[in-house]
Amino acid sequence: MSMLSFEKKYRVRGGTLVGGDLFDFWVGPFYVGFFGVLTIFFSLLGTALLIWGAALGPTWNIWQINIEPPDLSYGLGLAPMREGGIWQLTTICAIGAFGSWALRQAEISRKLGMGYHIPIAFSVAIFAYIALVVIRPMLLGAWGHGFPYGILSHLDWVSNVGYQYLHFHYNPAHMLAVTFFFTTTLALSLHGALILSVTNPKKGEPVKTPEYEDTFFRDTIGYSIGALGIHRLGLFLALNAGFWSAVCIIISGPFWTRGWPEWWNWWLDLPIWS
Ligand code: 07D
Ligand code: U10
Repeated sequence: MSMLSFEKKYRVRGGTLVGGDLFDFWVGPFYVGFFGVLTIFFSLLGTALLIWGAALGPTWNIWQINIEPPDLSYGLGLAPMREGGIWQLTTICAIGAFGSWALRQAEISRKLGMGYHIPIAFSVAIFAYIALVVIRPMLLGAWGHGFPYGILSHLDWVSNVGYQYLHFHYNPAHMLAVTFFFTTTLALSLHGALILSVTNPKKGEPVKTPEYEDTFFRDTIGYSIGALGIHRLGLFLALNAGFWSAVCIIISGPFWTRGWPEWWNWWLDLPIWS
């Protein structure tokens, strides 16, 4: 079906999550919707706040601009704008924008009668962000535990927080997250390479059928997960990467305050050794 006739059939009003017909229209290729308006509002306000924070100094060097969260002494209270209030409002805007974007995805999925896989997947990324700037700071009792908004400054934060627990690679949830990230790239490289190898043949040669895809992996490793299966596996791997990232930082501090290598002493403490 050409896109033109497809659009006539599916670019229809109705099926919105809230607001009925309000903003139920398209601008050029973009669906607007109530949540589209909300996303634009939060992202513009958030960006303006960041620019204001940068304008307060001391640098316009893009690598060094840094919007700090409030000092730990402010606890879970509101801070003055120049002392972390900008970070707090920016965080609200970021969560507002990411949340509205997820709901916009849900609304478009619903209008099209599709599953909600995409908004659910994006929600896992949002969960990881909220784990860093809301859940962990709240569990530790101060917004100052959030990470600063800046390119180099957030790297410094990761390094400092990592070494606070001696050796972050020993964090078991971090291990899982890293392994899932790496396996995701392995799966996507296999999948991308496989699809290109069958669907992008030399000029004059036919595109190969899915049986070739299955056969390649059966011949190589004795098993093919199948065309639908590889996408299930990919989504599973990617969502787990984000999920265990969130877990690894939430447990660091609120639930484990010593070095992560020490956590593994549970193995030596097993009663079977005595
Ligand atoms: C958080 C992103 C959510 C995104 C959203 C949307 C916009 C709009 C605009 C497009 C989860 C954003 C959208 C902004 C864009 C336009 C126009 C995704 C998120 C909602 N680590 N480590 C992780 C590795 C070490 C430490 C995660 C590897 C050291 C700490 C991941 C190594 C020490 C924290 C990871 C390594 C250390 C982490 C990050 C190797 C330091 C965290 C990914 C090879 C000395 C963080 C939840 C992530 C975390 C985290 C990987 C090493 C410390 C698993 C591969 C040993 C303190 N590390 N790390 O979270 O878990 O994705 O955050 O050495 O806080 Mg680590
Ligand atoms: C994708 C896709 C898609 C699909 C797909 C897939 C991407 C369109 C159509 C594929 C995806 C999957 C299947 C699932 C996803 C996979 C991953 C995420 C990666 C993780 C994978 C694993 C953990 C599995 C790894 C398994 C491996 C590597 C199998 C290992 C295999 C062997 C050890 C056997 C190798 C065989 C050889 C070398 C030839 C023949 C050998 C034998 C039969 C063994 C016996 C040998 C002899 C008798 C000969 C004597 C031995 C010699 C000479 C040397 C031996 C030396 C040794 C050291 C052992 O996009 O959608 O769907 O499916």
